[in-house]
Amino acid sequence: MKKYQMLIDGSWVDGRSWIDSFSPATGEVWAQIAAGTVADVDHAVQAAHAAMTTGPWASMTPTERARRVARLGALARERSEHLAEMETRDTGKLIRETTGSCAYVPDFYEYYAGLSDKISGRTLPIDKPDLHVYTMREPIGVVAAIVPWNSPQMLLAVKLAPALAAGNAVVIKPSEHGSVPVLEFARLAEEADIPPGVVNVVTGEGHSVGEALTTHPLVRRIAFTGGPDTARSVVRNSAENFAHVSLELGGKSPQIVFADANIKNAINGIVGGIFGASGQSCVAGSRLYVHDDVYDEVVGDIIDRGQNIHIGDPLDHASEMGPLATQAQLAKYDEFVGSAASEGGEVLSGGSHIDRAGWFVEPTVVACETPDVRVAAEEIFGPVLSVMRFTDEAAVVEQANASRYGLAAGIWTKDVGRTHRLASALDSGIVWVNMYRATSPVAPFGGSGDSGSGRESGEDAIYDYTKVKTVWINTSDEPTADPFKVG
Ligand code: TXE
Repeated sequence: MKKYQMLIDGSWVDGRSWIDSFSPATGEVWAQIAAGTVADVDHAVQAAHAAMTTGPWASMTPTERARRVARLGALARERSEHLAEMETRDTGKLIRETTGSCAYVPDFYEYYAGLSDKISGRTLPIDKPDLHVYTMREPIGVVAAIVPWNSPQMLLAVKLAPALAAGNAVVIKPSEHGSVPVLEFARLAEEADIPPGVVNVVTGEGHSVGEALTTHPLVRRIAFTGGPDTARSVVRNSAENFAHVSLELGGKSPQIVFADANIKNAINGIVGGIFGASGQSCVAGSRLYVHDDVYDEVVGDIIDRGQNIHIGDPLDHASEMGPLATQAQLAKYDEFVGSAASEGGEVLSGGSHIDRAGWFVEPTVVACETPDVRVAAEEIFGPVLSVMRFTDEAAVVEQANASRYGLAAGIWTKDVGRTHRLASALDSGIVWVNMYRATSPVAPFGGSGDSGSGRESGEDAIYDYTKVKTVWINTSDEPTADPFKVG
């Protein structure tokens, strides 16, 4: 059984004990990861702080830094097949999906490498004579990147790439259920000539390693992706040292199908949006609103498609849906689907485990005549679609917005005016029109409410990894003014 060490200050180190990592496809232990301690976190944070304040990383020009970040991306591209396989083995995510996402991860490093030497301050048109005032953008400080299990390398890339490109050093805390692909990726940092201590990975339990990291006084920036309960404790911990926090927390994203939509495309987008990644995606389109005129056709086709999805070994390229990633997710699926009928939902299709080893469940569709059924209100993070009927545009917008979450929304219509009305009226960080579940390094990603705060990806995200310094220079030798007067 392979044991995976942690990466601290350029060295691979053992934990004091080891945590089993299970294969979701078999339910068996397939690897072990080091159980990091509070002392390991301190070691890693101190190393990161030293690396970005006194080491070669600190004095490197942004252009040289960019070359190394781009090299990290290029190495990830070279090894993408291996990295995809590691992610599939550890998290149960389909090899089809990890092959696609691992081939795309390098683009994030290349995009932010390109921005590394384009971060600049401004010269300010100051409202006082004889002064030259300008701003500088400096690295913000040690970054804690807390990453979940559902797409570990992609969700790392959106944090690590801008953090490094802006000149910071990073301590990564991967999920206990998705550490192996992150550790395999981190090996590339040394090959990319990124100095020791700039990229560290401390594995282990959230309540020990995560707590120690988010309360460490040298951590200036926390980039977190995970669930809202953990996020609340991360935010509370950040108050210890006033670290800057961004949160990406998933959602209960609505998809709205109007009668004039291209129904075939809509069904593809809906099926991919909820059954892709076995529904374990923060942007899963888990609430479906269908116009009454096309409800029977759309819901009937989705049920049909769901029943014909080829569920199987995630390492098999023919499989279209794999297992849930953890036993906790399996229990969550059981709890929500099990209680749907007693809350007024009707399970139209699926609803059971698949009879094989591992944590496999059926693509599930639940009709919800009221929005109070929990499957229609709360994030399940599984292949469960709640479906609702509507007739009126304003009413469906109101229902779509009646959620604590606000990450993404999908609209299916050919009416241009309606497209713009809804894009503006829907309370979500992302709106996809006649498409769903696309991401890009170029496009900001994030939500509000229980979906979190802050945006990852896009040009602006790199500034979140910098701090502004304002420099005031008096260019005159004239006698200075009254020292008791400010202004
Ligand atoms: O997430 P956790 P879990 C949602 C989804 C899922 C639920 C719970 O609904 O069912 O959250 O999932 C680290 N201090 N999403 O329990 O615990 C942990 O080790 C600091 C949506 O798996 O939030 C891991 O690295 N860190 C989501 C990371 O937090 C702590 C992806 C996320 O785990 C910590 C995952 C602590 N006290 C779950 N405790 C998305 N937005 O895509 C744990 N961690």
